[in-house]
Amino acid sequence: MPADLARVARNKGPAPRAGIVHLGLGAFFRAHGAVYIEDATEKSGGDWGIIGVSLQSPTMRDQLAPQDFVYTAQELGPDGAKLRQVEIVRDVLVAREDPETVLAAMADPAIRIVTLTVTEKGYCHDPASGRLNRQHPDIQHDLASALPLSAPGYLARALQRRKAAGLPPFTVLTCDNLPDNGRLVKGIVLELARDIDPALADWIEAEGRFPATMVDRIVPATKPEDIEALADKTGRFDAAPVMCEPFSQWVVEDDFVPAYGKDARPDFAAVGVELVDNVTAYEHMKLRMLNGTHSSLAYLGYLAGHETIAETVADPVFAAYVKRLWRQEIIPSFTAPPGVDIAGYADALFGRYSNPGIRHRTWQIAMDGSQKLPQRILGTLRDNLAHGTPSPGLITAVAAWMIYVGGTDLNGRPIDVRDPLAARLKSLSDAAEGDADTVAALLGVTEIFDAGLAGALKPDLTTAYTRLKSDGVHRTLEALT
Ligand code: CS2
Repeated sequence: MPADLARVARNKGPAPRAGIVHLGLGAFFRAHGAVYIEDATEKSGGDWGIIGVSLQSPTMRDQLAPQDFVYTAQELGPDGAKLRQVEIVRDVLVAREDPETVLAAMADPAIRIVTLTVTEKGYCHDPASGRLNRQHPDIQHDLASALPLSAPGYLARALQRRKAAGLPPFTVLTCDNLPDNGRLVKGIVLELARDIDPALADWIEAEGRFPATMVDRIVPATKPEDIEALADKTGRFDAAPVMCEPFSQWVVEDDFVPAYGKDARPDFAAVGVELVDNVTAYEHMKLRMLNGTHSSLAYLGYLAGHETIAETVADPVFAAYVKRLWRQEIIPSFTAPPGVDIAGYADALFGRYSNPGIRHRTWQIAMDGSQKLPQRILGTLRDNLAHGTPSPGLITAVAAWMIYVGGTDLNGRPIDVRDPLAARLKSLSDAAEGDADTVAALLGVTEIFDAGLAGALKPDLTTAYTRLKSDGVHRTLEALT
């Protein structure tokens, strides 16, 4: 921190008393859910201060504690930046350092909601089946110990404490980009709870609530140069600002723990959160249209040498590619939410991707593909196969992922692949001889591809893989459009 600058500090006085514990306090939740919760509290009151939890690293706590957990959200629009200070976070706990304090916070009677953004891999499940992965080392630990390591472990053990204390459960509000995320997390927690104590699982099943959500705001990781530029602009040092686009959307199933009555949740409706009975149509729209094309652009854009999404869609070949994906492959695969103009949604997405203020790296989005492909791309491919809709663009994206996880780009340079399955994917790719063999080996990873889909995709994927390697990205995409 530059010696001549003061830190950002509270303007609005102390944060409201805590009503929410958030697991996985990263940039996304700080720019999305926290902002809605602060707005709702300012508008309608309520004790909805947030206790953030970092499951592993102390960095977020160490950055936020000296500034009393206040931070800046910088909205970067095509026409300039807007600053806002967020003051709803009361504290940040570090689970690896002190699991007992985290469990005690989650079991506190004042806490009525536990929100989560632990990323896809944080649920310790098998992405293809949605089931708990009992082989996961953190889950094995959590089955044996009352002081957990994993997010599902914290949920199950904290709910166990609440049951023992005669308290109602908290609502579990997942804000990760997973398919049918509420039901998925409920299933994972119930599986773990049943292994710990069947009566606990029965109680969670009867009393617990796990509303599904659709969350949307593009929030790239904050870079050191963002921190410097903000300090230059404001004359104050903020160690952990968030950079986000102006757009934001949150659709939530209105199904919170009934025992808390009208205090079960912040007044979300007052601040533009869409409360609905069922989020499925919104989720399909967002995961397939946004995240599906984000991942496609990330792998293909990276291999074409593009650093960010904005740079990728400024390339006319990619602009034509992504528009074609929406129109011909993705929109026909699902039923749009009532009243939504889906072609307009696609146009708006293109505008959001083109926002030059948002430097969202293709490499960042390419992370954890093994956990992302099923809900972003493979579900669309499965539905298109069932309806006889050709999907050459999405198949090319999966082929690009296969090249990417092989760890070497099309010019022979190494790729820094970040994925929980990275080592296995690379060794499968290294051991295979020839393109058909590589594609077959990767399609054999059953956590990602079920056997039926793998068999159906194999011939076209092999062709796309070979073409990308021989013709390069541009010529391959040009041939599609
Ligand atoms: C992105 C998402 O990093 C990624 O994988 O696709 O974080 C995306 O920016 C958000 O889901 C937008 O709401």
